[in-house]
Amino acid sequence: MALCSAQLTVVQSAPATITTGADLRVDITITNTGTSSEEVLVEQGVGYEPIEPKPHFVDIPGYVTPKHYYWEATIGPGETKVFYFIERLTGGRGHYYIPAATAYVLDGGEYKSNTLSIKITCNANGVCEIYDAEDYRLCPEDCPSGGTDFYCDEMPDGICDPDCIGKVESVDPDCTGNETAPHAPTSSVPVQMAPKPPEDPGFPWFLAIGAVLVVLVAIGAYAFAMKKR
Ligand SMILES: [Ca+2]
Ligand SMILES: [Ca+2]
Ligand SMILES: [Ca+2]
Repeated sequence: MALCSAQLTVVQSAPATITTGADLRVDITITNTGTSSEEVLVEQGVGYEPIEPKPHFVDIPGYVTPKHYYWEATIGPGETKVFYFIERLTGGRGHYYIPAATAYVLDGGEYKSNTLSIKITCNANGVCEIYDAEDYRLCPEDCPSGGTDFYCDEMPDGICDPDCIGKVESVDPDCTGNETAPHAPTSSVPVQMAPKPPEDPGFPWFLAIGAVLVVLVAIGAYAFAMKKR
């Protein structure tokens, strides 16, 4: 049996909370606690939109292509190196679970890091941004219960949540079951209006009246001229 001579500690760290849409940096800190220098390959999967480093694509025909971050380094005895990735949590909501990063060494040893669970908070700015992953469940600071936010909150708040109407499984105690289907979401996000069509000018009466007057004047002038003869 081959003995694994390398000794590594692999620790992932990141902020405990982050605002949705923000850039999250995750550090992978590796310390070589052994007595020899080690060639190390570090791997971690891609979760949200990668900002850096550029991820690698693993091309497996017939499967959804998985994306990974890879780093290679030589870590001397007693030495610590930090690898990191930055992702933009666009559309992120709830919790972001980050699996263990893996460090591989040349002799076949494999070291796993801890996992992370990062709470993704909403952008509490007084506006319920329903098109940016905010609703009563994930952003109660901005989205009160009973609002139209694509989430049926079922709160006994005296309001039949419009998002619960028409849902068979809905149990909002404020809905009687006789409500009509909700209209389009009433968002506090500014809504771009379609450009106003130009107004129909209608029949050009002033031109017609003008033309008639010109003809009448011409006939009058002709009649006057004939009379003078
Ligand atoms: Ca908000
Ligand atoms: Ca709602
Ligand atoms: Ca309710």
